[in-house]
Amino acid sequence: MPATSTGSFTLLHRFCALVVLLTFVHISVSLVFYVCSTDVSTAFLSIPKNPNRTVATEQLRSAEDHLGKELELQQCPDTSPLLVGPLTVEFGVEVTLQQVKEKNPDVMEGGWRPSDCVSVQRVAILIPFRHRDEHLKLWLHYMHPILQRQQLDYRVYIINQAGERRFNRAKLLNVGFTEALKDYDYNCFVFSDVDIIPLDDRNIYGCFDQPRHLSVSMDKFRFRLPYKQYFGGVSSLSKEQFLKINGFPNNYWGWGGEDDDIYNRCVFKGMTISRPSAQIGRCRMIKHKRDAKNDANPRRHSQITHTRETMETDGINSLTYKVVDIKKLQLFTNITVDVGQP
Ligand code: BGN
Repeated sequence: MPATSTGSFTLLHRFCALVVLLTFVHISVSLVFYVCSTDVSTAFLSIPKNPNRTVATEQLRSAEDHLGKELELQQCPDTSPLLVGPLTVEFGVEVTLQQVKEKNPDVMEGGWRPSDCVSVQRVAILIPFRHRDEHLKLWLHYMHPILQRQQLDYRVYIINQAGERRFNRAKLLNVGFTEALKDYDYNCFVFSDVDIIPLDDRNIYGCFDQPRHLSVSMDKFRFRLPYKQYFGGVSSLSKEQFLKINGFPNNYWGWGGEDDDIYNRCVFKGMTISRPSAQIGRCRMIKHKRDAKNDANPRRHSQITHTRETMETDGINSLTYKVVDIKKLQLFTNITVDVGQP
């Protein structure tokens, strides 16, 4: 064989060996980097590489941790160990919203939920409202600590009637029910006047197997029920109970009667009213004059005699309204709504 062809064969041979070597080094280095930067499972499943993969994995891990924590958390006890019983409630005190915020640092977006257990009660507390800022401050001042001690998963909604037309408490509560459910999967609704404060934190602002009347012994009525069917002040219904009675009437304009209509609805749907004892159900009402544009409804006597018929067509199934504004504040969500007029 000529010397030149032997030389070029050796050169080609060396060149090929170098290429193979470089390829081997390249593959090895790539493999090391790949294995270091990915889960083995991902590599074996040959999931395509994603530039956000590390971030996504982190998010997944934190979601798993969160879920794990939730799964680990026990249901809150039937009776909260934080309750203290009888309370002192004074309306002469001066409170500012700032002070209430500072005293309730864990309250966010109008509510709170226990961090060490899972509440069975997911409660929207609905307050029909117009021009009662002073009462609201006192309500928030007294109620936020009580609701936390009751270990509820709760949020407070102020349903503020826009304009100066005749007030409609029950319709505002229907609006509150509808709007609150857009926020969270509540299973319980507490309907409270803004001027009533319980005198015992064992009066639980939650739901029971029957519709509940909470303000059963008010100072205004010398700590008794004014009449057996009285359902005004503060009451609660589970989501299911509320839907069973087609919500509240929309046609009670002005003061009085709507609570009697709601009572009738419950009874006509075969339910009874559950109540705390007269001792635990003690509460105080802030004294005030009758509001402007909330004169007694002259139609109420006649209206409450027709609940059985009207309740099928007047209620949550016929509710119409216009939301004017929603503000999610630290201590409450403020929903201003146009409910129309009689
Ligand atoms: C009742 C009112 C209730 C009110 C209570 C307590 C009526 C309907 C006609 C009998 N009912 O008399 O709405 O909550 O007084 O103030 O007016």
